[in-house]
Parts: sequence; structure tokens; C-alpha cells
Amino acid sequence: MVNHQWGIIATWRMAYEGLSASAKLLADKGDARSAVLQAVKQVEDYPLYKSVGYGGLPNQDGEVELDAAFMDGDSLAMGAVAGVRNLANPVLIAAALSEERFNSFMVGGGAEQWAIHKGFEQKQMLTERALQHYRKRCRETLARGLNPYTGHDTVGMITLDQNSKICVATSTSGLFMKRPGRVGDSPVSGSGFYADSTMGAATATGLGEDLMKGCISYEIVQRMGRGMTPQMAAESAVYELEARLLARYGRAGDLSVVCMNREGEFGAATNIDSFSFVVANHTLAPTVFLARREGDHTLYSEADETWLNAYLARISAPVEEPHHV
Ligand code: SD4
Repeated sequence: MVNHQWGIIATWRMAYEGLSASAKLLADKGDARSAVLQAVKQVEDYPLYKSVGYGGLPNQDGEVELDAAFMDGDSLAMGAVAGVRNLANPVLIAAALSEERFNSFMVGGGAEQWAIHKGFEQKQMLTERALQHYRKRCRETLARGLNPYTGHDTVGMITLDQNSKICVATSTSGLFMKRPGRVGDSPVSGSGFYADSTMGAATATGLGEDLMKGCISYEIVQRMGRGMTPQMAAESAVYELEARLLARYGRAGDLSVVCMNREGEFGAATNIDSFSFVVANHTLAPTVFLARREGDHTLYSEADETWLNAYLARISAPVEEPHHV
């Protein structure tokens, strides 16, 4: 049954162009799977987004290792790759793996071999610009530790089509300066993403090590399934996980999420000061929102012209040399 409701939501401003194109597709009765894959591929292909796909920042050894996932909320089929190198579009490989009965989550060399065998495009993913960031970071002290947002914004995207099918996909180069072999939440079902067309979908960005401690995306989807609005589900899950981490683990990293239910209603929650996300649905044109924490709530408002211009200037600015090494 066609219900005329559709929606698309994604983490971070970088998803805007791809999301806008896929919003048109969904409005024209396109399907959730191709809409999400096409949009995430566009983010992967864009060289100035230094946290996803081509141009992604490398690990400690200077190698770009990519993680991605795809889930179909009708069939619950999911596929994922982690730590893959020199492949242009990890999200497409993840989607292909979701069609496999076995071996649907593959890592490293085995995943690369399979993808090459299947004819997926090979590409040197380290750009000169990403290398400049890497060299700069090598000269700076690492004493500040790893920060998931230092150039590292995973794209997580949800699509709802007019047949009420919901899909979700993620793609990331993980934490900048991660140890080779390190895998975060993004390719891990229930943590970085989850979709069930009978309830909704959620996807996360932030410190994978902590997002995984709460299986945050699965938790949010279940809460929507029990009748919470997406906004309540997102906020309650994020702040409850943060409280549990603080009480029992002694600290909590950055946790940000977006989610959408079967009606195309959306929610977003974060425990940081500035988390951007992009959304469109049958009643809303593609819009960039800026979210911030206010106690145990997340407030968001439309990003203004100044912020949007500053963003464009920032992503294309020359990589600055540190003043002091
Ligand atoms: C990870 N969650 O690999 C990713 C990183 C991220 O914004 O989302 N950064 O842990």
C-alpha cells in the first residue's frame, strides 16, 4: 500500500547534497534502498569530507581504513564491512553483502578480496589533503587523545519510502589516528545503525567505543516501537546511556543520534554543543539543523546563512600548519 509519506534524515551537514537528491527520488516514489545508497555514495565520493570515503583521514600508520553498513528494515537483511582499504564505495559493498545468507559482515583483507572479485571499484582513497592533515597531526602532540569529531563525522542515513520501507546506511573512516584494525560502532548492527520497518530506524555518530556499550540504535528503535515519539526515544536513550556510563564507567564520550519512525517523524539527540543533521520529508524541504544539549533535552534550530557559509569555508580552507610543535 502506498502511503504518500516519506522521509530521509542523516547525521552532519556533509549529507546535505546527497540527501537532497535522494529526497527527490523518494518524493517520486523511489525506493528506500536506492535512495540511501545513492546519497551515502555521494558523500563517500566527495573529497573534502575528511571522515568518509575518498579523502577520509587515515589511521596511525597513514592508511585509510573504512567501515560501512547497510540494513533493510523490511527483511532485516544487513551487510557490513570494516577496515577495508582502497575501495571506492564501502557502502555499496555492505549493501551487496546484505544479500548474502552467510558472510554478511566482513573485515580487512577478506572483505577486500571479495569486493575486488565482485568487481567493486578500486581506488587509492588517501588524498593529498588528508595526508596533510595526517602529517600535521603527527607533528602535533597526541596528548589530547583521540577525538571522534576532529575531522571525523560518520555519515549515518535513514530513508523511508512510500511503500513504508525503511533502510539505513553508514560510512566512515572511523576515528582519526585510530590504531590499525580498530573498528567503531558504524558497521556494528544495533550500535551504529538499526532499521525495522514496523518501528523505525536509528543511526549514531560519536565515540564508537561508548555508543557500542549501549547498543544505542537498537535501543532507540525499540523505544519507538513501544510508542515513544522519535524525539523522546532519541533523547531518553542518549541521556540514559550517558548517565550509565558516567556512573559505572567513569566517563562518557560524544554520543549523537538521529532517528525516524514509520510516519516520517524524526528525532535527534546529542550530548555535545554542536551537532548538525539534515532532514527532509513529505512536509519539509531538505533542511540543515543544529542541535545542542540542554540538560536532558536536545534543542535544535535551522542552521543560518552565516553557519552554512562558515562550514563551506572551513571544509575547503588550506590545512594550517601548527604554530608550535
Ligand atoms: C567511530 N562513530 O568510528 C565513529 C566515528 C564518528 O563522528 O562517528 N565520528 O567510532
